[in-house]
Amino acid sequence: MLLNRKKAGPADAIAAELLVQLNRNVGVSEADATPRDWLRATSLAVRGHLIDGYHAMNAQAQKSGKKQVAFLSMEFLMARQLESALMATGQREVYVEALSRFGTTLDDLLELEPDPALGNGGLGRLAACFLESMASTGVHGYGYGIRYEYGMFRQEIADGWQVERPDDWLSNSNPWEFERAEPAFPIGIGGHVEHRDHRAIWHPAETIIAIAHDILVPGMGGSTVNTLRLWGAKPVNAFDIASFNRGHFLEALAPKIRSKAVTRLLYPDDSTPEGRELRLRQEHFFASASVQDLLRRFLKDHGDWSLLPSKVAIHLNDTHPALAPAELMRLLVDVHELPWERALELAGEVFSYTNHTLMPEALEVWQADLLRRIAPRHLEIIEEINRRFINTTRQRAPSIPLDRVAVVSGDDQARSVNMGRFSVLMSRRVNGVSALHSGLVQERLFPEFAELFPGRFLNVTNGISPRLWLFQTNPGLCNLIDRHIGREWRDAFDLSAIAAKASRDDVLAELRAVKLANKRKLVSVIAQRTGIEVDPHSMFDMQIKRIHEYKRQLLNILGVVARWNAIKANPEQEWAPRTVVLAGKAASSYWLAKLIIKLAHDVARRINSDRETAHLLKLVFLPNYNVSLAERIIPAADLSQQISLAGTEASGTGNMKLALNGALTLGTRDGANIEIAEAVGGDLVFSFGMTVDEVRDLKREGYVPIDVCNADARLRTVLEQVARGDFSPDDPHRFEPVVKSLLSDGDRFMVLADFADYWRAQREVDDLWFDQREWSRRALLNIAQMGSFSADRSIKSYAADIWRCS
Ligand code: 26Q
Repeated sequence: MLLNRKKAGPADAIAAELLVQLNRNVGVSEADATPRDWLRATSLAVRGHLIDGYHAMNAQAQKSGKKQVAFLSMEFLMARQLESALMATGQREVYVEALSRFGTTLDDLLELEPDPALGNGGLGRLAACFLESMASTGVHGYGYGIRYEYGMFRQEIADGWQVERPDDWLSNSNPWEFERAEPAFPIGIGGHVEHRDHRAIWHPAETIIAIAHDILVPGMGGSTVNTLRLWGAKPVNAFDIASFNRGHFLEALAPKIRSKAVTRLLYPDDSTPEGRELRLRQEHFFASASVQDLLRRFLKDHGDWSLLPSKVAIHLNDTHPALAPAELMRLLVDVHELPWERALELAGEVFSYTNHTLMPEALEVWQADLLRRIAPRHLEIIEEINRRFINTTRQRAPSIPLDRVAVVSGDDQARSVNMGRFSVLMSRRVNGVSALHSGLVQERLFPEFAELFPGRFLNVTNGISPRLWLFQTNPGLCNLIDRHIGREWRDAFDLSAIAAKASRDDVLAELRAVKLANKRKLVSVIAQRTGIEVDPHSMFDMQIKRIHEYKRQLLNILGVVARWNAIKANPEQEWAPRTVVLAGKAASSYWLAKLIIKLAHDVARRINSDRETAHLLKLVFLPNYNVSLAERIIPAADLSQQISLAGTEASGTGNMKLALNGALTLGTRDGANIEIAEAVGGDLVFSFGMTVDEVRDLKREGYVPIDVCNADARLRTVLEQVARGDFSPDDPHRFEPVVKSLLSDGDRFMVLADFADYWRAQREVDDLWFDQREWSRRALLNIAQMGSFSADRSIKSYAADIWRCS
């Protein structure tokens, strides 16, 4: 097949390489190869190109003695690897050609790769964008996380209800990871601590071995390739031979099952005590393995403790890795025998912490008893750090109420450990993820700490990888930009020159054509996955994110119902045709969020089948939202709904991805929406709703949702329809809990309070849609200003102000 070709070109070499991989490493012949075999062969070949740069770069990094950043995160929500790796190595085209010689298309293979769904949402995806940006901007380092055997569940929809199915992403084995025989670290669990001659000796009750699995993270151009090191678990003894010999086959496997449980699943439901214990085990396991690993490398390369702060920076992605500072103290004091004060001083120089949420239920507070059962020595260390801190504060800052800063609090029966406070105390820098959020972190979450350590707090607004979220997902838009301003914008990701083209009708027409092409692709995805037919010429109005009350998908759905009512009442009026798309997963234990998904489906069924309105309004719930689905939805969006209650969405990053791809934003004044509006110009986004201060004032005055409802006939009708079962005739009481949460239970996220202004803003959106030229002009001006939301900008600021490694 390869022979008798014209002149040998680069595709010949790649084709030959593919055959070698297929025959030798996948172990099948060309005649027998399935598409999955070709995917594996292609992945191994591309991985080979990355590896060459990787070894050279590692050697170089070691020689230069540059500071290394360890980015600790319980979640890394990576994109599928093959396409990113082809982009980073610049080999997409040549692989397309090489594969075509075997009758295979790259696009078909790309679709077969499973998403490594090792994260829940924004925090995990941010970690993935940051790793890629670190590699692209030349910041050397490691991502440390957990190799969950089952990632985020696969969401199926059965009769409108969310059903969770296991995500068995490793079932075909993962060609992108290198499982290392070494290093392997013992992780102690439980047991007791013996204090002898001023030394603490921990006797764990149980030990698990942590095994490294490395995934290469190439930067653009492949110059820096960083490592994502994910920890897997293995028992010290694979099975108990004595019990096996006695015929107890299942019991014999108990050690293996027990130790593997720690990496089995991403975030088990933490609403049960069993779930909570498993999660804490995960946190301890991964924090301990990561710190042991980075100390091992430091000792090998440098050896002199005083160099530690200039050679390593350890970043805590939220408090989930917050046991890491305790683990570092344990290793320095108990194992390496440094004096306590010296160890504390060193630890205080290396850690930094990012807060990603203000929601009280997501702030980690562990029962001391539980922590003692898992990591007794770590609890002792935290208590000792707390004791000293409280003493100093009492003496030096007597005005600070100690109960507001104590890391450990409560009486003997109910002692608890506040991981946020511990993280702040142990970190040299603490940041929030948007200007608004960072302010609230200081003013509302840690005001006393901000007073005690004023220079410690700062803001780094989130960013997104332009390589993934523009170059890879929207080649049509990239080409358009290239054609009009040249290719230089790609290097520094400066799109501002395109703004000068916003007055050119031809450019705007091209922009609309690119969008329409992207929408047509999504139309077939929607048809395939939901059976719903939608019109690519209608406005594609997207809200894609985790389903949560604070994000207010309910506001969107109530708005859709109000719109449907209005169209039916005034069919002669001009209505902008809309396709409203919702996508997102609800936590498996969050029954109200799951009921909201059901409501979306019941409303969709009713209005999509209404012949009077179906050409003007459709509602679509796209199941199983994940990174690869986002890659298809985002380039096709006209409108981006970012409608959280002000003060609840720390930053948002989907808002950035959508605006960058030419969607206009309909958003509240929350998180990074505010900065997006500032960057693109307030008149280019549709802002609505209360500000953070107005929310606070209304809460103080006393918010009475029922009064809001009664004062607004439009809203009242919608709530009546939902409450009396208009959308659920098979079960008229089904949505009573939804209405109750709004009317009787206080409407915690003030959906009703913002409804009227949301309606007003939506009418403005409609008006603008009729002026397609103006719509696309605004879209282009949005795109032009999105350069500053690149994760490269965020990473440069982390490198300079937090990690001190630039
Ligand atoms: C905590 C304790 C026990 C179990 C689970 C958790 C837990 C798990 C995940 C708490 C929080 C998370 C995830 C938070 C998250 O994704 N936050 C989002 O972070 C993004 C990146 O900074 C922001 O853009 C979003 O605004 C924020 O919601």
